[in-house]
Amino acid sequence: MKKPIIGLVPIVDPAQNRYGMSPAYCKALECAGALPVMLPLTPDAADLAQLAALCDGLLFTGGPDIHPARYGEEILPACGQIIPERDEMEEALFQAALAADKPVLGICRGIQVLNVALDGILWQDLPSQYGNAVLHSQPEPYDQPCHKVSVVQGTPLARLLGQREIAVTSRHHQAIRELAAPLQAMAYSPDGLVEAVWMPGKRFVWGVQWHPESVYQTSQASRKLFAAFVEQCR
Ligand SMILES: [Mn+2]
Repeated sequence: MKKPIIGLVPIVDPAQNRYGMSPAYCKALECAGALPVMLPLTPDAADLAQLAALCDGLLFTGGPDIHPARYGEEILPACGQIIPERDEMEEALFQAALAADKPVLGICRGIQVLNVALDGILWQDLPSQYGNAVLHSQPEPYDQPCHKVSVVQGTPLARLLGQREIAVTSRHHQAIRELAAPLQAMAYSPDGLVEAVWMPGKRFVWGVQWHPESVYQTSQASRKLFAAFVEQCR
């Protein structure tokens, strides 16, 4: 049987003039039975629609901060690195995925991409804007749980996991501030941040604020998440 092909948004390093991929995203997808393919960095909407058509699903990877202008705000001093070309690429790629109803999984920055593309708003910097009640930017090692999330009962995530609470990794200083209207929350951190979303009415548009790819070898919940995504891509 042919494996589903999952297109991944490249991780961009402007200082080194490189883009590439963290192997964990690929390994986690391969483990779930998919073929990962890294997409080129391009803001061209027509090219991205053609690339999306080649893929059975799309994974929006982690990365730096989205330009606050995309959600109508000025840049605050604590906002981090911004790569406008990647912002532009992901907006166009996500719209292409929605138009074709391709399964989408957003991880870390990826959940924020979904939220902003659908007219939601972000916290630009949790420590300075939201507080430090929960550590969301964990030190290494990145494969250890950082905080818990409570899973919202009745959501697809609750049905998938069969758990009310899971421990997750956390490497973000931004987060969803206002949830976009088309999205629904599936999990919250102990300090009340939305940590997982889905988009009703679509085949599979999910986002998680944590890093399931970092723990796919040890966390059954992470493997279930990738398996559910890949299953929808078949
Ligand atoms: Mn977190």
